[in-house]
Amino acid sequence: MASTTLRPPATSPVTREHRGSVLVVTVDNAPVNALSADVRRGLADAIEAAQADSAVAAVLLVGAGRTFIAGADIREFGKPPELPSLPDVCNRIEASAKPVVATIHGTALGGGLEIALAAHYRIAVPSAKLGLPEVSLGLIPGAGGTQRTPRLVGVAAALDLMLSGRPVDASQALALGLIDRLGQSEDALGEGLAYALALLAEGALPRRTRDARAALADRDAQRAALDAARKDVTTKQRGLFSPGKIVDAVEASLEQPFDKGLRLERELFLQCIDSPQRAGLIHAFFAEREVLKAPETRAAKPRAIASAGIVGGGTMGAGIAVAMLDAGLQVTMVERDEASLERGRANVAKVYDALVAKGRMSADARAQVLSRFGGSTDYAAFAQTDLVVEAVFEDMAVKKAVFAELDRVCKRGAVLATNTSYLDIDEIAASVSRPGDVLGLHFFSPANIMKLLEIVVPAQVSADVVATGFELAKKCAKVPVRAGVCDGFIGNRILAVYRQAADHMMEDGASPYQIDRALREFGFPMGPFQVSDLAGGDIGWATRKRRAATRDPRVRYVQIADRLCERGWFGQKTGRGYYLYPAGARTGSEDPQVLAIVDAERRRAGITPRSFDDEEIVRRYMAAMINEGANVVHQRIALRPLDVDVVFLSGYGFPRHRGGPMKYADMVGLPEVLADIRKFAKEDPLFWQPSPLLVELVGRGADFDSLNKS
Ligand code: 3H9
Repeated sequence: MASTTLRPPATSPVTREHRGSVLVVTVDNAPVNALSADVRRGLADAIEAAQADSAVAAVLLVGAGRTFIAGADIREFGKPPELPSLPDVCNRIEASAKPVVATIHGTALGGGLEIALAAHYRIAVPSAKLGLPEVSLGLIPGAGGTQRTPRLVGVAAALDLMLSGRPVDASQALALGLIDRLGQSEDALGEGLAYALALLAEGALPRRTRDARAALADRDAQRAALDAARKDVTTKQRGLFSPGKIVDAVEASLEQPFDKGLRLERELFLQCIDSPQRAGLIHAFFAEREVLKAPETRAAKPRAIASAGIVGGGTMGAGIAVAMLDAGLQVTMVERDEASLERGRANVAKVYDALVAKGRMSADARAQVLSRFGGSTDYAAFAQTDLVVEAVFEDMAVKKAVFAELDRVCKRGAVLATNTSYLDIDEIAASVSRPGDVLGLHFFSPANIMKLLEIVVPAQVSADVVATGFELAKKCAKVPVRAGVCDGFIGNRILAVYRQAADHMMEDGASPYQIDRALREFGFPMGPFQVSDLAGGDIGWATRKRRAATRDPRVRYVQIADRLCERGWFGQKTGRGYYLYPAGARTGSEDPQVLAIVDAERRRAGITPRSFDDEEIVRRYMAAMINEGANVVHQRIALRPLDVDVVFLSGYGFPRHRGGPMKYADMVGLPEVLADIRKFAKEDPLFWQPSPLLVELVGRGADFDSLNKS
């Protein structure tokens, strides 16, 4: 077959090559072939060239490198639009007088899938994935996806793709009718060419998705699917902007002519682009990728890890063991005696038993995973282990004793990690002969579920050990965030402050139930008092008692939590805390006795309660969070504001569509946040000290995001 390559213009990321009568149009825009303005221009030019070229009988669209096309170029959103627009490019593809075939490998996501849907025929290699994930960016498919997808697969399947954002694999896509053919091999170009030639041999003509009818034929079924989705969206996706718009746009595919549907889609897409939720969600997308780029991950290569050790088989240790097992590692647990080891083993097995019971894992798979898990009461079992995490009682002497053992038995080059939540890791590191190997790996409970992993970097640690922490996070599918050493690192240090703000409001007149409600309305899955009840009040109580002697007497101290703990009301596990949990209920009910205790404490403290509205509750809570977040950045505990955002998004239930506390602050406006703090400081200047970083940024008219770019 004759082959000539044209590359117009010289730097275009879209190339054209004649393969016989097929014009192969390749998108080559690493890493994911996002549809930047240049790509859009290149595609439009290629389609135009194909029409004019009598040697071309069909066009084949293919992606270079690891993927077809991952969607619109997200970095362009919010910038002045450049022509041609993506909807226009899709329309031009669809209008081609010569058949256009898309051959898909890797992922066809968002605008990438929309390009394929605008093509006349689609083939995918077996490992390909296809999806419309715009909803996770606060968007709707905006290049015809809301109109073409239902015409191919029906309303129910189309809405499922768009509202879940989950991709389907190639065989599901074939079953749905999203593609026409499943390739036999992974060679997208070869499969695509063969398909295009077969189509030409059959005399196939352009077959436009806009004209497809069959999938929408049963109108009653389509209507019912639409109504069900609308109901779902109003209840389950409450507070989110784009899901409702998706339903509106898909409704148009059912009720309106194609071009009218496209116009509505465009209008709704632009509304989403302008929404703060889009800004928050796209910030979250990039922030989660930026956190991976710590100085140490750029400077050093991780050490190899095939095996991991865990000291301690309690809830935390067992959760970490499961996370490591799920990552495919060989895992050894060490406990102080047989009984504790047995308990640790049972804690690990329990997780897999539950999966088997729910039908989410086969008994065989469970046995296979557990065959990689061993235990011992002797530290010598760690002699050949690549990385050990201790998860024992939070006490410096106990931790140092564990590290002395690790120092004694572990091979040279092993990473020695502590899961401490607040102890001084520099002190732990200084107690061993190899401080360069000591790192903090702060998992969150339940450690096998929670995504966040704070990689805590003590002063003497070597860069490759830090890089190993990030590599481990990747293996365990965690979101790693680099944190400096301080009491509470990033997350718990900030939590301690806004939690106090919530206590202050409770003592000043807001009920814990109102506070929780206001914060749920804001978007948190739970309010702070529900979280206390879930975590168990006893842990915080023990810490408060330990610190009582060193507490600054000038600092306001709310005793309500202590009054509950003195009664043994530790939360869900004891059946009552701030809420009542009759007969093991997971959702609590309000407790008049708690309100009476709160009242009594207000009297004891000499406070005349006042009322708060929900907005003030949110403002104070957020101001406390943002201010301490700024301190954490200022002191380089977090590298950038976005690191604080990712900690809260992945570890503290911060609503993703608000982007994280620092992004939220930028969106509210830093001068407003600072003005709030200064106003609140009139009542309690010790608690509400504006962070120097916040003051500085406001002073020079900058925002937190400006620090993310450094
Ligand atoms: C859309 O299409 C709207 C249309 O309906 C309508 C328009 C009118 N743009 O994730 P990775 C970067 S909305 C720009 O680490 P992986 C990413 O930041 C879009 N950049 O790789 C990273 O950069 P860096 C709908 C993008 O292999 C690098 O590529 N599409 C984009 O783990 C590698 O990414 C989506 O929502 C983009 N679209 O995963 C898909 N995508 O190296 C979003 C990625 O500098 N993308 N980058 O940090 C993904 O889900 C994953 O990136 C993907 C690859 C699964 C493709």
